[in-house]
Amino acid sequence: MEKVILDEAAIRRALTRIAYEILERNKGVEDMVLVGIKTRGVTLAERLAERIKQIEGKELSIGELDITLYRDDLSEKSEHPHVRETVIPDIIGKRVILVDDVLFTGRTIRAAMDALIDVGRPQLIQLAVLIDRGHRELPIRPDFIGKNVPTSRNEIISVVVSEVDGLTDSVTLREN
Ligand code: 3GP
Ligand code: 5GP
Ligand code: MG
Repeated sequence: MEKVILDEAAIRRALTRIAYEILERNKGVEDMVLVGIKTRGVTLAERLAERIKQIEGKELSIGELDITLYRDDLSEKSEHPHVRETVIPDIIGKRVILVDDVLFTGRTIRAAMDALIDVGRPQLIQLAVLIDRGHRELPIRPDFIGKNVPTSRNEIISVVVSEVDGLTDSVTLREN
């Protein structure tokens, strides 16, 4: 059985709120870079950049990180996320906002932070996620959250975004 957690309008509102929260926390967009975690984190980063442009009139640069989890299937994730292709804009001294669709164990975010810090020293890193589903295995917490969704480990959250999936945006929860 699938349960709708966010529909198209709710996703739109959550992203608009997060865009305002990012601007408020950082007092504007100076030295800010958005870095999306592929695939849907990149789409969400692009949408946030669009809203921030509407609000502040400034274009933000967007980076992309591809973090692969060595695993047999989605529920059998390995302990060691591995960074693949990356397009990281200049982050030295910048305020980096990492963007992902779902935060789970936090291992992907740790790998992302490692990859960023390898390139240079950002001024700070903040984390924005559409869904926090709990079950953290590392001391990582998001700064900006669309929605907290308590889940059991065998549940899966499906995030549909039109740019990637060609379907109406939605976030749904189902049993594995
Ligand atoms: P994304 O690249 O859009 O984030 O992690 C690879 C993809 O698998 C992710 O897409 C994510 O949507 C999907 N996925 C669904 N359920 C899970 C899960 O429980 N764990 C992981 N790692 N990925 C999941
Ligand atoms: P982590 O466990 O490292 O926090 O999450 C691993 C990666 O898988 C992240 O990119 C995260 O977005 C994705 N992920 C983890 N759990 C889910 C889930 O239930 N649904 C979706 N769509 N993605 C998930
Ligand atoms: Mg993701």
